[in-house]
Amino acid sequence: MTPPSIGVVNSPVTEIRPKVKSKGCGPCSSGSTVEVDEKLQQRIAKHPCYNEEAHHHYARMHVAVAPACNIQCNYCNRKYDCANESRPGVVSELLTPEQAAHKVLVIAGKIPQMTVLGIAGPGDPLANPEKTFRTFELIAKKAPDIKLCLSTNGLMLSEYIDRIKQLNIDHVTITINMVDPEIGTMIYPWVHYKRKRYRGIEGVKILHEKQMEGLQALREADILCKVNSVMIPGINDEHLVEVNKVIRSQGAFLHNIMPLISAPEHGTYFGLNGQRGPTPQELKALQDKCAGNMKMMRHCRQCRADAVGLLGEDRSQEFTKDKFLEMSPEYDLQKRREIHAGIEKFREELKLAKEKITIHNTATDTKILVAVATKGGGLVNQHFGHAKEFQIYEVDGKQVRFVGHRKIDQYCQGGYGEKAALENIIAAIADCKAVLVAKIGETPKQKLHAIGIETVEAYDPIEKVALEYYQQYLQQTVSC
Ligand code: CLF
Ligand code: SF4
Repeated sequence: MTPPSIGVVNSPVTEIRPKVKSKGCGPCSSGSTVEVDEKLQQRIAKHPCYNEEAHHHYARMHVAVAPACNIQCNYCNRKYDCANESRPGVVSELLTPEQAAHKVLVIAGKIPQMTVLGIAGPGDPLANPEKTFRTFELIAKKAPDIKLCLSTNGLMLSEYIDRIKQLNIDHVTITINMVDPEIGTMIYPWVHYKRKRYRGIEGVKILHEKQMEGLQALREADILCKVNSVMIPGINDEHLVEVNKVIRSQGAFLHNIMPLISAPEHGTYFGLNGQRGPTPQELKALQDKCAGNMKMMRHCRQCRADAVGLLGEDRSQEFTKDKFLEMSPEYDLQKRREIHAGIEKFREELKLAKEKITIHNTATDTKILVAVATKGGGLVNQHFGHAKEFQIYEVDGKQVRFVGHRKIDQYCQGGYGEKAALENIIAAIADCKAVLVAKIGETPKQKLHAIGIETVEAYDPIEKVALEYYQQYLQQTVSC
């Protein structure tokens, strides 16, 4: 099976599970893999964040038009000058709405699988309403097939709900880190609301009330709502289970629990005070705990406010201001439709291939993790030495479930293997039983074997390779 030459880069997500229908975008009841009805499926079909499977194939871009913010989070420092960092709020260059629209039209031609324009910073889009809405207006007029997406702290959401609806913005994310203002005081030192700055619990109470109002306004306006939560060990980690219950009862469609990114060099309050982020295992445990309640997003890459490309790749440096202003817009609706039709055909073929995978009833509760090297398209198709991240899948003989990703240092540098990078990789995937790759050299293969990680070379759908390996793993375990 050959994927289309465009639309295939990083990061697959698929689950093989019983089909259970939920009631549209209301709360899901039977785990993180609850399926949605057909109409809703159409709304999220090409959104790489709202649809796990779509993010193999479709890209998003952000434009950084919103510099100001109306609250302070202890994990944020909106500095503009570090292009190598990858965490929310960090961005290199601010754009005017007109420059942003030009950039979108350029990229819509160069990366036709880009289907979603998000405004996510570097401050809060709704603390910069004129710039944000002007940008959306320009895009809606000039590029009607691009979905509009907004990410906000929620403080001003209910005030702007009519404008959001009017502009046909169908996807809105609110970052909600607490539903108990006492906990919020450890995350938010101040909130600026209606020309007044509120400190401590007073400010947090306003934020909480406005976030709840925002959730309700989205539900009433029938706009799909995703909630992002930052997991901060010792502060809100246990509390996020409660947040999950509340947002589910308020009709949120998807919950994205993300790890705190914190280091002294970021200059944030948490970074300077030694607040740590969760380990991948702690994050997964919390996501698993919440997964019985509603759909969980596990493929978030905590994008920059000027991110471009498929999730898991960042092409923002190809489109810096000096570069994209020299480029001509190549937006061509007909051409984009044809390319999307090709991607949809490939997705259909992939789906049929997955349905043919034979699943043996192994009657065992054994679960293992495997690390997958992929350039996207739902396939094991990347050389070990070229991977910059591994997709982590949990396999139990009946299902293959995406559970996260691990960023790694690229092993192959200028044609040679990097010893230090290999050590970093081994540490990152030490809890996996195998790595599934298109190819791997003898040296890394032997090093991995020495610590009990097997290597599987293949070029096939991830589920197929993972299940075949699982059966082989069980046979070996039994015969030992
Ligand atoms: Fe951007 Fe966010 Fe829209 Fe996606 S990102 S505004 S919903 S188009 Fe996606 Fe990036 Fe995670 Fe955000 S991977 S940080 S969840
Ligand atoms: Fe930073 Fe966003 Fe928090 Fe504002 S809401 S302080 S931009 S993380």
